[in-house]
Amino acid sequence: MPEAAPRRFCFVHAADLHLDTPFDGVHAAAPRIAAALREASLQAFDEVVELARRRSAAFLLVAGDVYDGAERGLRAQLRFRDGLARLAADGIESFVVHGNHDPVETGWSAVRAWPEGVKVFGTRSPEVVPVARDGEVIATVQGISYARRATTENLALRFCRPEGPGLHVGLLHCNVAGAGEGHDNYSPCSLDDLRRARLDYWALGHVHSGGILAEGSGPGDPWVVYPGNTQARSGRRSERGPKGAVVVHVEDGRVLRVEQVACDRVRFVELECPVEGLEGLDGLEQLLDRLADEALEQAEGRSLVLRARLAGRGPLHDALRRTGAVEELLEHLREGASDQEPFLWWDEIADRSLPPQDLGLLRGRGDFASDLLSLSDELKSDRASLASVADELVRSVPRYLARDLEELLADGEQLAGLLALGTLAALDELAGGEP
Ligand SMILES: [Mn+2]
Repeated sequence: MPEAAPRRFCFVHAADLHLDTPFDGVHAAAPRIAAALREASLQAFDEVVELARRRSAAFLLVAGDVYDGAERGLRAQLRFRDGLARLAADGIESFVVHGNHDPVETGWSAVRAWPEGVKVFGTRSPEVVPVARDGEVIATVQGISYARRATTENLALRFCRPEGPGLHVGLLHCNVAGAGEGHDNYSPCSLDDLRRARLDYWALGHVHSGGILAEGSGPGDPWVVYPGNTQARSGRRSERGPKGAVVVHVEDGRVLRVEQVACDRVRFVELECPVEGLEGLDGLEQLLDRLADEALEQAEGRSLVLRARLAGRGPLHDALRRTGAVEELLEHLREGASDQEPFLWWDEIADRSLPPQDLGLLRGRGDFASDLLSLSDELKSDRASLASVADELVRSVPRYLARDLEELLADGEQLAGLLALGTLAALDELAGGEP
């Protein structure tokens, strides 16, 4: 007798849509760029909907922070409803919980009647909703919404595995210990709290950087997944890089794999830009242009909001310090950048550069600074003792493991110079010199 064909389906899990997010952090964007940014969170949600339709997903999960603020603009609400209606028309059910940005009690709802097949979970206890395909239950979904913004109760403790067949899924906006640095500690819980419910998949929201916190080993040992937000909202670290949703592939009631799919329209990128060896601002501009082109090539057709961080030492530091130099460079880059789709927007240049250190001058001073430097010079010529010092460092300080001897030496030289200058300044001050 032939074996039964495996029962396969997939579902889409998204979170933190922050529809109609205002992009507060982006500086003075030109009107056309501001309009594109305003549209980005809505378009990213449309793309999540299209993803679910393309993949013939069994259902869509939205794990909180659907809207950016309790105000919930009408435009955002209608766009959300329309997307879920398109899914419903294709027979794809949707399950939604609210989070700290869009709690149930303080927000207003323009939508009185959701399309059939849309379940918005309430705030009391997790309701268990079965999902059937061809008359057979393939999954259950249970979820709970935030009543108020600052929800400090550990809501995960209210979930438990129901009786019955199918993949058992929990839908919750929460902060798993250690997962979300810089995120508010709402509905805090531990991985063990989540495991205790003996579900098969935890569809979480809240941590914008996303991450698979646990890969389940079988029934009752859950996958724990943050998909991250669907569209970045600022240049913060947790908001950089591709954003989107996950497609969860299920076979015979077990999660096979979790696939991340980008759905975003605009990406935030920070360019690290060393100024060593650059003589003029024209050279810096060329370098920034080149880095921007590279970033655009890697962005899979997405538009970019760029921040450049200038670092390191060099003669360029003085030119950058001139009044208006950085602002004018920024203006010039903006004028030259693409305003087509995908566009480039130069948001900020953060100048963290330092003046060059004139070691020759320091060496000639005949003081503490020059003594330290000649010690360093001696070590440089005495490879044997330098190697033993380096060996010692490699043994005792693991973060030096990846660095080589020359780099260590250069660092030491710079440090010695700085240390000496600092000490001299302090001594001057003690002696009653200029503060
Ligand atoms: Mn959020």
